[in-house]
Amino acid sequence: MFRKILIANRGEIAVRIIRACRELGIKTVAVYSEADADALHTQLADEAVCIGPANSAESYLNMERLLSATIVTGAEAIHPGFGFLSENSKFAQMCEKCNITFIGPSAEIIDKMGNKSEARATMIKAGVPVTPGTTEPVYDAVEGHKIADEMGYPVIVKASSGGGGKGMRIVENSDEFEANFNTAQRESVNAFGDDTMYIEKYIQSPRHIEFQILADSHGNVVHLGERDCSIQRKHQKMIEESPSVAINDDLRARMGETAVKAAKAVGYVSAGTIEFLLDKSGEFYFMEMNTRIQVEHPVTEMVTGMDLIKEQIRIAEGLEISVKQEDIKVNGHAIECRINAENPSKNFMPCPGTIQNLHFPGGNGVRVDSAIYNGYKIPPNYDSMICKIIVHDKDRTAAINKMQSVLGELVIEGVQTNIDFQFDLIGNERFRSGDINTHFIHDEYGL
Ligand code: MV4
Repeated sequence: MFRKILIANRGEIAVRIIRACRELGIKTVAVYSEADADALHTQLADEAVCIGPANSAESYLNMERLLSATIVTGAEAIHPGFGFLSENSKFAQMCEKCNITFIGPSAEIIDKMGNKSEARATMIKAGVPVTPGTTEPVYDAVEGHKIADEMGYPVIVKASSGGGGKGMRIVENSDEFEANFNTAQRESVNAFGDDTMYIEKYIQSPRHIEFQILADSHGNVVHLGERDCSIQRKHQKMIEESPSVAINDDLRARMGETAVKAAKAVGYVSAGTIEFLLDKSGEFYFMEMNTRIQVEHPVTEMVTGMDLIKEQIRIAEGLEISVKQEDIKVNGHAIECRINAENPSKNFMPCPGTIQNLHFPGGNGVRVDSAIYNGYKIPPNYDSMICKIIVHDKDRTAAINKMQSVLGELVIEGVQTNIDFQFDLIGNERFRSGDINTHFIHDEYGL
């Protein structure tokens, strides 16, 4: 069993991991940049090591400094959280070489799933449904054009190294193919140094449904139901919920089994997420696998009563998942709203500054995951998400009503936030009716 874990992250997820470790009796080491000397994660951990300047490249992304801090403090494992080095196979490999446990899957699996066209090919081979499209990488616009003409339009061109919408273009007709392909490919070369592309049939107005899975080193793989993450703006999720209104028990069972099959196909170990697109006719398609704990994991924790970070740690220790599939039940409904320090009326521009007056809501079925406090100065160097509000109630309507009450009570002054925008979304009649898809914010708000 681990005695000490280093958390290679900051903000609310670092605090979340520190709390899980403390409950398990495991000592914690925080790492912090010079901008984070007063951060909550720096204060809450048993030990804290400064690993460099504010700039992430020289601190939270600096592998040598993170490994040095781990060795110096005698920690046996590193939890990478999400973002930063959480899906960096080189870091996972360096941990292994230093005899430090990376709390996540192996470098090989991170690579296999990080390459989206390879992941697609792996899933096809495993009998997992994927969107109709190419099975081999495409490098050339003229070659891609022929394939797209045969597939029929609209198509979507995606970068193999992409994710989160970068290096991606929808193509409506044959005339526009090559220009769009070239733009997407150039974007991919600039962002990822990779010109490998693939082409899929474009699914109109899909829902984004993802399944949480857990896999241990003994061959046990379970799923913990789904999250509907369709409410997003420019590939940034804003509201996530579990379960999805679009899924009945039969479809849930089939998609869940498919998610388990996908994880087994790659010999996955740790917590992970299988992302699907669900079209209007109820067909679902594998999109990507995320090999990290995700921002929205709390909604799954609220409906299943499980602690995903503790399970990740157990699995990394070589233990079995604490429950069997038949013991996992989804109870009631949970919703998460991401609160960002940003200005919705200025194109959601990040808005760092000092928290002047803070009031967090509470009550039955209310969870606040955050790392801000009164007088805390939000540095400009990192992600603008400062807080996650999660509610749990008996059904979707009750959860929505609770979120409305809770967002009305939340006070964060000193910086601009998206609280009012989230309040509006939660009150939106179309959202309340469950009529949501990935274009919802664009269609309803023109954003
Ligand atoms: C798609 C799609 C429709 N058809 N693929 C967006 C991010 C990247 N992970 C894949 N994405 C999409 N892939 C096919 N074949 C629509 C999207 C998409 C999307 C997916 C999930 C959540 C929000 C989205 C917003 C716009 C487009």
